Amino acid sequence: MVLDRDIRLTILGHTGVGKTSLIKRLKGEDSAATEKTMDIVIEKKKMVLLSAAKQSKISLERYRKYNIIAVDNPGDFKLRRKWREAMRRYKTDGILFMLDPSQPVEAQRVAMEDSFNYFLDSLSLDPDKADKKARKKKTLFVFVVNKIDTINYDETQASKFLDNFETVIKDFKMTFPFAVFERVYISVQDSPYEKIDYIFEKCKQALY
Ligand SMILES: Nc1nc2c(ncn2[C@@H]2O[C@H](COP(=O)(O)OP(=O)(O)O)[C@@H](O)[C@H]2O)c(=O)[nH]1
Ligand SMILES: [Mg+2]
Repeated sequence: MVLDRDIRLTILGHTGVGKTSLIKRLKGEDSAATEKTMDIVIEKKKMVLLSAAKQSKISLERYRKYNIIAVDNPGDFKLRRKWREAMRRYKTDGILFMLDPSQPVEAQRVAMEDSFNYFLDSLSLDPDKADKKARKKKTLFVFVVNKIDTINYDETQASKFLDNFETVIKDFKMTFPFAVFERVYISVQDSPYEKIDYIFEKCKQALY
């Protein structure tokens, strides 16, 4: 249907940061029980974003449905090579990179560097060609600090946690000059649905 639009998102991050939980909440399922993700899992949901209600009755946006195609991935370092295939096969519009302030920084920084390299690999296995494509590509990178309930919902602290990753994020920015960068602080477990939806709202704004 003409009114439908796709948003293809790849959810990446170290193991246990809450990738599968986020997708469960997106689908309206209970996020309490997740099992370890061992392979790429494709989840689809058709949704009208909450902001649509604020649109005027003559606006198309009011009636537009978004197909959110979320690609869940394993976080384990041994399974991370699947990330490249996931992004290559589903031609991702954007990456949601999730972080967990209750886990050590270092392993998560390595995961972030891996996401950078596998994303480039997914564009082309030839590094020069991949860099060239990256320079023209309009992509979305959302850095999601999850589990802010473990830091008393303190957004300043969440933002400081993200500062630990600034050097890697700078490389993303240099390599993808046309990309859009967003930061989200959330508790996938406790946040109201509006905050979950807000992530996809941001993605929509960046892509359309
Ligand atoms: N405290 C807290 N725990 C969370 C939150 N989101 C997820 N978890 C827990 O973190 C663990 C790993 O979650 P999971 O979604 O499987 O992580 P994944 O490996 O990235 O897919 C599970 O025990 C979740 O219940 C959150 O917002 N706050
Ligand atoms: Mg998982």
